[in-house]
Amino acid sequence: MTSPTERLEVLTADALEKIRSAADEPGLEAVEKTVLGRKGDWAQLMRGIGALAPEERGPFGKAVNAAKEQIARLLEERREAFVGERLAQEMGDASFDPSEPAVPVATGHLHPITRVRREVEAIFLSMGFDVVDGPEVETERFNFDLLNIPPAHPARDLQDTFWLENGQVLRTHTSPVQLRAMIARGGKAPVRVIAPGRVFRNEQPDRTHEHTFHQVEGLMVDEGVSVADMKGVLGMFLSRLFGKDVEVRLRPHYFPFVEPGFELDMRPVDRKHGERDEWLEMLGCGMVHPTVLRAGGLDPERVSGFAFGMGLDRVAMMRHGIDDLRWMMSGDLRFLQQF
Ligand code: FA5
Repeated sequence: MTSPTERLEVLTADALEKIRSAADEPGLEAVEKTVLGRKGDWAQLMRGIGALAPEERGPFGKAVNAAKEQIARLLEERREAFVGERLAQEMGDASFDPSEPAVPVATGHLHPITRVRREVEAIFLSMGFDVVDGPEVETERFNFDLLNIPPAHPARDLQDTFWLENGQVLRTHTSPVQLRAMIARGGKAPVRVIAPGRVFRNEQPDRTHEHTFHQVEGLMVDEGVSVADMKGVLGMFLSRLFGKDVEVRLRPHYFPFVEPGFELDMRPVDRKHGERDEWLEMLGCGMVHPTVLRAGGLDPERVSGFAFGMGLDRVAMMRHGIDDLRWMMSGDLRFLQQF
């Protein structure tokens, strides 16, 4: 019977020979598996170590390791050679031109309204507001009645409504989420939420009006919240959204669910040089009407709050100098690919 040492020499020579004569990369891989695999002759050889005298075991182990290293080196050398050959062949192929520009990878990007929405969310999150959501198909109660717009009230005509056959509506604004947020908090103050979302109005679309557009609602209720808080929060929000110092002013305006109600205008200012831009109409806002606070489960004797609603489409238009709102929901790639 051959000794383990002799067996090692035979196996090593055999492995090296097989590696040298492998014809290609797959062939080399197959050899690697049989040589270094667990089931092969090598594994058997290692099991034979027990038959050796104790003083022979150390040197034998070293010899095995050295042989394996030698095999691994040759495997690596041959692999590199094959890869080099393959690349050389591909480069030599007349149809392969390494200087040809790569096929451009078409990457998608976010819609301008989505970008504005996310910025608005980030600013309000940093001011301690939560972002909440409400249904696009609303009940008449939430879209109108509980917001202090009773059935025969002329204010219902302020917003042309899409009615569904079941008597529900496509929400005409995000204001019903004010109520849902107050109710969801069990009528407890403080409430600090914003609610961005899609809204719908049965309007003839033109450059500044769409039947489907986007608003963000805001609501802050706590003890002692005042118009000054509203002006401060909204001024800070708009400064951050537009990335410049802005001035805001309030003009009285009627919304049934707030009292007093306002429209808020803003204009960028350069305080150092005393320069001011034109006033821009930004959003509707006001102090939440006591009737609405009560509908939300809050006591208007104890708490007060402000609410606002801003059109996101118009912000995106201002930011990008878009002159016609109808592009926004058009899905037209010629428009979308500009951003
Ligand atoms: C409202 O919808 C109130 N719910 C806002 C509000 C909330 C006031 C809370 C007070 C307190 P208004 O109808 O003005 O208000 O719409 C608000 C904003 O939505 C407008 O300033 C405008 O930017 C945008 N908007 C209104 N109609 C359209 C439309 N057809 N297309 C695009 N944007 C519109």
